[in-house]
Amino acid sequence: MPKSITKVLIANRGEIALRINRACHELGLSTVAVYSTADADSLHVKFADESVCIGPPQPRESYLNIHALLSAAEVTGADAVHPGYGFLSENAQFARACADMGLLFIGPSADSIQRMGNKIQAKETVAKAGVPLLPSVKLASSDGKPVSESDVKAQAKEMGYPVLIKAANGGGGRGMKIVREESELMKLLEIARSESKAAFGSDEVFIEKYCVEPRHIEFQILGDKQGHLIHLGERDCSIQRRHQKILEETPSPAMTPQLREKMGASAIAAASAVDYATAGTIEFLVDKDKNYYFLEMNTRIQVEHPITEMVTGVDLLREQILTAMGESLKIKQKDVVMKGHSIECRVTAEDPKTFAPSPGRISLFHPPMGYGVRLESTACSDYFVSPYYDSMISKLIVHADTRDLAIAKMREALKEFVILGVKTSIPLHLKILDSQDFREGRYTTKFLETFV
Ligand code: MV4
Repeated sequence: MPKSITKVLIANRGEIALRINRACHELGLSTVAVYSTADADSLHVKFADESVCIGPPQPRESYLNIHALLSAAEVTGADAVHPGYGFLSENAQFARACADMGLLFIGPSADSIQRMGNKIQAKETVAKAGVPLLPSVKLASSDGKPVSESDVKAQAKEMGYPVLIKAANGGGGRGMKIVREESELMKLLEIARSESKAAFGSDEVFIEKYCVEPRHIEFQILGDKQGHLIHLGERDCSIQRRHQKILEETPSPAMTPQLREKMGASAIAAASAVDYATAGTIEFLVDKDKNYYFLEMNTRIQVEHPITEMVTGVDLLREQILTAMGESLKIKQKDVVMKGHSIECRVTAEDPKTFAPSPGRISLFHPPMGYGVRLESTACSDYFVSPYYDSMISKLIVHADTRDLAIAKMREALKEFVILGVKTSIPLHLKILDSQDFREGRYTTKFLETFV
């Protein structure tokens, strides 16, 4: 049933708030920005039609404050909410609260978020749909009884060390523990349980076979409320540090048309298993023999979505909003063609060697411009980079016919990108682009560890 909306509350800040604002205006929708007192002068406030201050700088008091956000929607008469990424974007309680207030949540249902939020449940759900998983150790029987210590050890031994302990309610790699031999297993399990309890409010953990030096390749999914699901190819996100992505590209240098066909079908099967009806991402690990395994599903629009837009020509924000409103997807799988190559560099206000945050005022901001160059940025001259939030200030995206040309275009764009007043990651991006291994597409999630 189509829901007509006129005003969207953007429950986020930074470049993604600007991206959502633009997409809404292009669709003739008006917008409400929310901001903390630290963001009063931000571009996302200036460009929205209305704005509401929702609290002090600390995220918990503002961008994570469900009550303040819902009040802002009420006083402005917004009829929809876009959560962006991070903050409350994968919070089932927030999605449910919006729905209960009659606000259209531009994202998955609370139910879909919940079903994918628990990684054990997510794995069970997609396994039934035939999606390949890494072998794992059963820690509890189906009625919830814990499996005995000797049985856990026997299972881990059969799988072979190293194994990896993960928090069921974690995600993004937080709280993972590598176990190299049996003698460490029980001790590390206990530590992982108590850390998970403290960080995620649940001591539920699971054990997987550890995949050594994988690539991290994710598939973009798009669904509608009529039950259509398509994929828009992959993004290679292996260049990361401490689970923060630094550079992403599509197509992946490791991809082949046959592998894309198989992984794309698995991605659709995984999304279909939770009746997914919006934009989302299925994360996989790919090992050196090109075996692939489902990791987790991200039920949000992601930071790196622009590279997919550049090669497919599909405006993901527009499609996400239209499908949320109940329109059916106009694009069919056979119409999705990946053209050329796209790379994104996440430019952060950080020391490029130590990665220490470098907050402060940007005195001069000169963005690169030109054919095939795109910038998604919250920064500008005289912008103050706040210490309260993520240090990413711009995403620089290029598109060219070939990977070599995209690398050349990115190098030039980075060199023309002038940001004075704070340290930035630009020198690190240039160093990555200049490395022989990167240029040959030979890299895994270990790349930056051995490089910086
Ligand atoms: C793994 C793995 C190796 N083996 N699981 C990190 C993020 C979270 N989604 C899962 N992650 C990993 N899971 C097994 N069984 C290696 C990683 C991993 C990783 C994954 C994606 C991107 C970067 C990464 C960096 C280090 C480890």
